[in-house]
Amino acid sequence: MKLFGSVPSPYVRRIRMLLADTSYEFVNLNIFAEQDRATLIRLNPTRKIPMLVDGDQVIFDSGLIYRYLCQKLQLPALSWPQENQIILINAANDSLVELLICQRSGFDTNDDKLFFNLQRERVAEVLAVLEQQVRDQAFNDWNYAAICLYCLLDWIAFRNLWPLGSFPALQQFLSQNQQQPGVASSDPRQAG
Ligand SMILES: N[C@@H](CCC(=O)N[C@@H](CS)C(=O)NCC(=O)O)C(=O)O
Repeated sequence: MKLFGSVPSPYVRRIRMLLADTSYEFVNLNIFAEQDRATLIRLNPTRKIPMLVDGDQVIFDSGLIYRYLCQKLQLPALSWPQENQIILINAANDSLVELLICQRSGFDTNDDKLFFNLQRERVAEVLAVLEQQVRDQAFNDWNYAAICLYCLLDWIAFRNLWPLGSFPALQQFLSQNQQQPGVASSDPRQAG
């Protein structure tokens, strides 16, 4: 199996952490560099990472990759509450990706514009809901939903995308899980 992605991407990192104890090849792409972008486009018309190549099969999207790996590696299927947790995490993650791309395109994402307001409102609301869920011990087990939350929060911290000061439970969740399998080896700060 080959996983194509980048080191900083939180969507890629969740799969790397999931596969921490599994043998596979990680192909690190810079999707904005010409040659790697050609690889991305050849394999995945959505032009997003990650994608997984297993023999002739190419699987797009971290959610589908999880389902594929569930079958292949007999991982536990997600419960409905876990699926909902991942939907929440993805909603904040997608909005932050959009805001980051807008910033890199030269926009001031703090402008009072509908698109930016919608993304910022979504991120603020979702983080508040996740803070409450962590307080309610809904993320106590180290399962795939917890991995997704860890990857979102650590990416926010790494890229300085959103102040986490008003979310003490989320900050504690991050510091409590630093020793989990695959966390250190997939840390974008360690990438050489
Ligand atoms: N739904 C996708 C989202 C993947 C995604 O947004 N990846 C980002 C990197 S973190 C990306 O490839 N962005 C490139 C772009 O938006 O052009 C998944 O779960 O894999």
